[in-house]
Amino acid sequence: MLRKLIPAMAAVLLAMPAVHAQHVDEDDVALMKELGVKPLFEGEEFDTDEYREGHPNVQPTIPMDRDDPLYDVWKFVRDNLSEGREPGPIDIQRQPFGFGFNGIPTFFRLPVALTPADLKAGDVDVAFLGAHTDMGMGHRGASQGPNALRTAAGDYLSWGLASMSHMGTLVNPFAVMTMVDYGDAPVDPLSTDRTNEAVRHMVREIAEVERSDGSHVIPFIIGGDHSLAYPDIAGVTDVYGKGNVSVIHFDAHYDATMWFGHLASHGSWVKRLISEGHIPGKDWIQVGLRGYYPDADSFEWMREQGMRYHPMAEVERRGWPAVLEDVIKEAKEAEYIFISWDVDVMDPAFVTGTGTPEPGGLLPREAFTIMRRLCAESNVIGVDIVELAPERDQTYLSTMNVNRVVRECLTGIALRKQGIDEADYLSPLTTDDGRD
Ligand SMILES: [Mn+2]
Repeated sequence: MLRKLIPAMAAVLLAMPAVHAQHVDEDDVALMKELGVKPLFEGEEFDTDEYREGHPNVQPTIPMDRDDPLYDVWKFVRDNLSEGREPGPIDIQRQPFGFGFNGIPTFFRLPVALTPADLKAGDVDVAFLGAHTDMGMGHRGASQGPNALRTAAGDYLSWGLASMSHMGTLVNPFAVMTMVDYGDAPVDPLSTDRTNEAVRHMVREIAEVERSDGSHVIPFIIGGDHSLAYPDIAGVTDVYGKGNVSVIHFDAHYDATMWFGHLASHGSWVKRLISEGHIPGKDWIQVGLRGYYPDADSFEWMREQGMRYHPMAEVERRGWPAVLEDVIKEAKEAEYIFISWDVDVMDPAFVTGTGTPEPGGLLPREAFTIMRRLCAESNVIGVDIVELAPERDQTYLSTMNVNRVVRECLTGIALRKQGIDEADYLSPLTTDDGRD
């Protein structure tokens, strides 16, 4: 079938070959082989359908045209990613160091990895994954987040000859750890639900890879809207087991509402993960809630689930240092921690580039410290950073602050790797000038 279409659609098909499985014939298989593409996943069992059974209203009202030759085009990936080379991280930069304004943009100018074999061969600690989702919030912007961060690497010099230590700790995560840019997850830009499965597949693919010390590669997902947290967290519980991972959820909003009946959005993923049993409510810790949502009923629901929460009202009453210590203590009790960081947890004075800003949030010093400490003092096995919408900020301010949030976490993971997991570690050299 595909071959017959080629005269008319050669360019499109060569760039984006796709056909739904039920229409693939032998000719098509041969052609796909020639082109070196394969569907990202086929026939995998996800919880989605089971969850839907109780919610008949979520069936799509507008059916999709499965005969469209471009149906599913977005989820095909090249099948020759390791052809003609040894597995391992690939340095794609011409120069051994660089600035934010030159070079080929990758997260922090890191080498690229394309396959699990690359992660394994490189004994990679952290793999960044871009996920350019936008539909989960109902209006656009967060899909620009990953590449904004890629090009913002040069807020500071980045890697190789020019990487620098985090000043407070004097630890350089780029020297201590092997990190890579794992590229982007496929996204269907018109469907959160379909995208979820592809992202989950990719996150699991990263988290499954075992390192030489017995730990697993840490997926570090850069979004994208917050609907991503469902596949991000389901992807790690696929590896670590349902009920074995605790989530620290930084956000102005509690994200457990089925808005307009949608079960897949940037505001419903918490409820879905708890309902499906990925994360028991008691293993949920929310930080930074404020504004006008959740309401009383929602707080009641959170209590029923056994969730722990630290809204900004508590910060006002007890002060940030006390709340910070409680969050760290709760995180340390967990065997595995996933951090889901909505950038709107920070005050819009510092991160205005986000879809649903809410005044009264964390200050940079508070955000940087808690992120570094959590990543050093608890066993973080996955992180996502979501809702950075750089086009809503005509300056570099939002991306700069979010870049720093990521770097603080990397510093924490590097500290832990070096065996430094004591409370609030800072180098004596940088915190004390040596005079009495
Ligand atoms: Mn939010």
